[in-house]
Amino acid sequence: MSYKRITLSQFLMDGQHRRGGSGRFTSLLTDIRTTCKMISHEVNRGAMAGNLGLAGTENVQGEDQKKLDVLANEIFLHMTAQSGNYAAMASEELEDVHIVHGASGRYLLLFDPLDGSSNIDINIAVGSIFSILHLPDGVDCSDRSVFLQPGVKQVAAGYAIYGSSTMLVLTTGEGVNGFTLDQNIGVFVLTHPNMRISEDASEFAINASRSRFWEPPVKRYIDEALAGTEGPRAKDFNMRWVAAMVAEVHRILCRGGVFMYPVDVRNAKQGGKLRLMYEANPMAFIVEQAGGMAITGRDRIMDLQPQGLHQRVGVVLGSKNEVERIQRYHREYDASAGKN
Ligand code: AFP
Repeated sequence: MSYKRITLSQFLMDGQHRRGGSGRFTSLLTDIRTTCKMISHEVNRGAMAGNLGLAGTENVQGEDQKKLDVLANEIFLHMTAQSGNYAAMASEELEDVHIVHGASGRYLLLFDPLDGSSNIDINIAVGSIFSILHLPDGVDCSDRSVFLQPGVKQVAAGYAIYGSSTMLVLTTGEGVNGFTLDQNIGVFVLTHPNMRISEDASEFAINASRSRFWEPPVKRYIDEALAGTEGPRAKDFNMRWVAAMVAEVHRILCRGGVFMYPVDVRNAKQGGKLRLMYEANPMAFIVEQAGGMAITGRDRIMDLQPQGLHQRVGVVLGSKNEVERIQRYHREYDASAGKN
């Protein structure tokens, strides 16, 4: 094995020197790196550390919290507060924003500490997702509306996947890079430089148990894919569903495809299933930076003006040509239904 490896620290320092930065940004991402390493350790210890099962509490969305949801949230809050880089944070697991008292930082952090937590007890991949925003000058971070910035304002975003190996995948708006944790030396190593999503694909991910609730354009896309070589697409498609967005997005970054959690008649009242601020926006940033597309079905996710910290949205993301097709199906449907 070559020892000419680039570690995450070296990668961040290189970026800092290139931009002539102060080091503050490097430090922001260093906090995330340590956080993800600690969560990875707890996920790996699993049953041995008594980390599996329910915590016996509910989060702000009324979902049962797993012990690891609670632990990962605590690790995020603690490890990212210490350096004072972040003025305030918002989490899937917290109703309100968490102010870091005494912090001089000019950044805001949003995160889903443990995505896909229904996978924990069955030893399938889970992950963490994060999004970093600027705290605008002269604004008080205790006002939760400072978090309500559209996805295009993100300064960095990424996810950690705790799978057969632990990886950290990052964007700072200059492409997407993936780092694998070398467990023996405790260092993230650049293993997936400049990740790109293929423009075409023949693999989709959707929870098909909800098909009776789908809107017609979603049903059209999936029906055509299922028809395979005999259908209008004239090719066979494959299907996957991990039930952890992190794992689906990671697969798409590695080999293309489409992930959909659309608004359907069952979840329309809440606006969809996935959360805009700490799931859809950071993943949309990554996907776009890798050459893919991320929409609600109709609109670009990162252009949405958020209305609430825990707002939900429809999500369709992945290979550009497939996502464009799904958007076109929505437009054609809206036009035929006289919605435009
Ligand atoms: P959690 O964030 O509550 O762990 O849920 C995971 C998730 O938000 C997303 O990662 C999956 O794609 C989706 O839910 C799975 O939902 P279903 O259980 O409806 O398949």
